Amino acid sequence: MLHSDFAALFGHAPEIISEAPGRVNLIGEHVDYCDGFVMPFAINDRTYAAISKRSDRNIRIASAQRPGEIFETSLDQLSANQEGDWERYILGVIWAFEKHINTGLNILVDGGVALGAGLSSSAALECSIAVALNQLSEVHLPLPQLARLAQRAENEYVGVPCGIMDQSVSLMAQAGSALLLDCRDLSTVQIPLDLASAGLELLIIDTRAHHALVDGGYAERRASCESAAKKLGIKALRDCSITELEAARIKLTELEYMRAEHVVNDIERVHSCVSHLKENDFISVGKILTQSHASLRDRFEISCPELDLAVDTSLANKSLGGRMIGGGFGGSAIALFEVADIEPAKLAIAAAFKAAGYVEPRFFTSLPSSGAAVIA
Ligand code: GAF
Repeated sequence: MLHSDFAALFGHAPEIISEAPGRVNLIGEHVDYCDGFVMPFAINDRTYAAISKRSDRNIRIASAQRPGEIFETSLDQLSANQEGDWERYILGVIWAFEKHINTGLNILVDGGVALGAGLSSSAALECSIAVALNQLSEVHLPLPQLARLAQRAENEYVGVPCGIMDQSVSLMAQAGSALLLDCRDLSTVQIPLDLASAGLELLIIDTRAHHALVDGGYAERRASCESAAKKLGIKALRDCSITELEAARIKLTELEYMRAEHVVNDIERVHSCVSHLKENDFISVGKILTQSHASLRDRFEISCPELDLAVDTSLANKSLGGRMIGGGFGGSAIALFEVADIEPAKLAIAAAFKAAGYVEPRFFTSLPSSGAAVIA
């Protein structure tokens, strides 16, 4: 489909077609920019990109989701924060490749990751382009470097101060595993995540809430963590144990302490979760998810009533544990269930949302899927 649509649009076949997935973060939230450990996995839903080089320096971008529209610019006009809307995620990646991209491009994307659901549709878009250009330009950057390049596109070109988690998992995930990622050196360990064998499934609940705080709120949390680390005399909060943090409490404002406490504890929860997964102890995994939610809600203060209702209703309907995921102030929550309990829980969550007057939530499930790839 993408191949023939591209040919119909641009008058020739694409040189390359790539794909990159969205993600769910199992545990380790708002710790990537503190050099912490995170454990996301790639979902089935992915974004596809078809690309070919041009003989001039023009860039033409189209999307299967916006038929009839073509965004046009030139390689010579790329500069941070200037052009486009959603196209900036693509332009940012081209920009970040710098001198390695020296011809114009025709690009058609087909986004299959739900927008605004906190499943990282932006990283999927960036990484679908990054993995294609990595091959097309023959730079062949290793995946961790490609993740940094895509993050730089989002930080410096689009202007979103995100960490490195989403791009890393979109590029480095493997089917059947969650990705244990050290956000300092980007080393990874694939942690098998076979919920089905244990009769379990992870429900993804898209609350469809999006509170305005999301923009400033993320940057503000990041700034608090960075100022806390500075006052503690460490490079990042990753370099601090909970005992050291408590001992140095006097150096921090109450707000910085609350934020830092979440980060230090959530990094510890990632390590505990890895141990429990290795022992197939899903009861303990569930408890850790719920503890993380409480910490994100009460110490990091980035939950919202819809996310709390999704988690609380899941817990009241036999979930082993659940939590909000991603940046916060809306988006999705996850909840771990025995397979037989999923359908009744979905009905209960939908009913609770209706009773509260919230928009009807959307439900997904996904097995841990593979990372970005060139597919044609
Ligand atoms: C967003 C960011 F993009 C990630 O880098 C990460 O900080 C996440 O929020 C919170 O863990 O998805």
